[in-house]
Amino acid sequence: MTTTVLAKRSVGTDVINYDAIIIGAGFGGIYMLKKLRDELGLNVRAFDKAGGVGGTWFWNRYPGALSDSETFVYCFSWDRELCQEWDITTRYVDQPQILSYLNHAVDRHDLRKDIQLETAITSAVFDEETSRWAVTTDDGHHYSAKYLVTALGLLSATNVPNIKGLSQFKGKQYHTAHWPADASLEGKRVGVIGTGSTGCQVITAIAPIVGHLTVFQRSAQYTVPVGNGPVGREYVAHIKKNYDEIWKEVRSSRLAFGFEESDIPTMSVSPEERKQIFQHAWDTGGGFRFMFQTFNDIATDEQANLEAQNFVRNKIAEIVKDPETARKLMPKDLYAKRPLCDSGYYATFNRPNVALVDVKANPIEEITEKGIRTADGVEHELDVLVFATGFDAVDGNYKRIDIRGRNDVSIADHWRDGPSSYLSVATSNFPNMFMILGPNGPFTNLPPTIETEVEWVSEMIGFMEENELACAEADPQSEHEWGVTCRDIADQTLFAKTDSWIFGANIPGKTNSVYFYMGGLGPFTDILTQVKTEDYRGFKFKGLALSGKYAQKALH
Ligand code: FAD
Ligand code: NA7
Repeated sequence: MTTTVLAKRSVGTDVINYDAIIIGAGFGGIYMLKKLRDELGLNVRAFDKAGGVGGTWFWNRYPGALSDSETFVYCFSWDRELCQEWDITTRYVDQPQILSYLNHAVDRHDLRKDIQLETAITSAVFDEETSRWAVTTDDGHHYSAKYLVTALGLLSATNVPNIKGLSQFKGKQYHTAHWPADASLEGKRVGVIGTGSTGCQVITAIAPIVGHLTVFQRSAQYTVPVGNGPVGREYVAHIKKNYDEIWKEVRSSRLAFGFEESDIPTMSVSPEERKQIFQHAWDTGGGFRFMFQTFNDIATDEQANLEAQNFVRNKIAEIVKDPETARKLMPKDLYAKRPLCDSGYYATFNRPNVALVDVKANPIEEITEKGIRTADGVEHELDVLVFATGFDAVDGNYKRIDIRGRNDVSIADHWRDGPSSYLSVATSNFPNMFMILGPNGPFTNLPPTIETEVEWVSEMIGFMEENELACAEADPQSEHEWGVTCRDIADQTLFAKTDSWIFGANIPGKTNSVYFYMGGLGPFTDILTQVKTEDYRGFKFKGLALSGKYAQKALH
């Protein structure tokens, strides 16, 4: 199929017609483009507001930016040859390595010509008469497509807290996800707000180069060593040789992190053995490994969780020399946020040029021209202020686009009480819109989940094309039931008892809701397969050839 200029939408404005429009050119958008264009033969255009491909890894260029999924599972498993050819040199991949990998994948499959960069989608409106999406970009162009695939990223819309006086600051301000190429921190007085995964990475990386670093910590964090470093040839050979087996295991596991998840309850072993197991995990590294490879109940049982907490608190006491700083660094709540790992975070606070301000005890009053004033009256003077304050996660980017489905319902209205989906890939009222990592998808190492969703969506689109179906829409009841399933599973975990972005609790005013399916990738894949086998149970279709066994699934 070729691109055609269909109609004049308004004076002097052409509407360009595609079979499918993809928003986003990260892991999700890249693979989706490959599937729809090269396997289904559709006429597809991907858009990204970024100046390059790579999504997360285009934007997050802050010092220390590192994937904490290990290299061999943080890649495209679908490109078998690339998996064999691409050299693995370190246990984890940092931002420049991932960006270069994704650029290489794009060129290798000749995808760049169908990706339009520096172009934000501002609106997408479903036309019920034609069953097509009318899409508008920030440069004023108009497009039409039968399918809209949103690969917008779940950690992509940035969160900058609205702190009094923000605009008064005369120094430089950077959010970690908008890190400028010319940022210079050498010898400067730098303040970092935020001590999540990103904060831990950036703080540890910049402490040795800045003049003075002030860390503004609201919540103390449990973090364990990441254990990064060069890998040997034998390790690499093993991964390449056992590619099929490894990916089969990853795809059927719960977390998709490439390790065997423990089936041993924490309290079933003696205190000595427990300590040994934790110590081994600490020595070898990895946040998810520490939480899920040691024992099977740290995320679900309070006693087990307390054992893990105590182990980390003892480590903080051992590592951090100043007892008052150690006390401030020790979390008191559950160990039940996304597990963190680091390259020497706690030890960073032994450096003479690093200070820790506990802003829970001593809140930020105001950002001034010179820095930050805290409630104790101290003005912390800064040249650079870094916001490591995270993201309006999961639905953040959806609400930033005017997406309107049937009956002119906006996605913001549809998700007023919190985002929802049917199987993470579709939401009722928004026909022919497929989401990659939409709400209530698996909480995992993400590339394998992205691949699973892309493949399933692509098959469904293939099914629609084959059967000449004009449109597919998730049934509201199925969406509701999926939401209940996700809530039930989340409630069995301790994650639900802790405020974090995983439940939308990091943004003031955002509905605290369930954003993930915590049942694991393997079970999720089984459900997707089952739904497909049952002729896409939970979807309604509209189309010319809708007859026979699909007649009862007609969408009117
Ligand atoms: P993204 O990579 O987020 O891409 C979405 C794209 O959509 C962006 O490029 C954005 O510009 C574009 N976009 C959004 N709105 C619009 C619009 N209106 N118009 C046009 N374009 C738009 N995951 C892991 O599994 N393991 C890790 O170790 C890990 N580490 C991470 C570290 C950091 C610092 C961050 C921020 C995330 C990390 N993640 C990690 C999550 C990571 O986001 C995913 O692994 C993966 O990269 C997501 O890919 P994606 O294609 O779904 O989305
Ligand atoms: P996170 O995990 O949401 O962390 C953000 C941090 O910023 C966290 O410590 C917050 O404290 C802190 N924060 C947010 N707003 C404020 C204000 N107003 N004042 C002080 N401190 C604040 O985001 P990350 O980028 O670190 O990580 C997100 C994911 O991306 C991560 O899991 C990886 O997958 C990559 P809080 O804890 O809310 O008290």
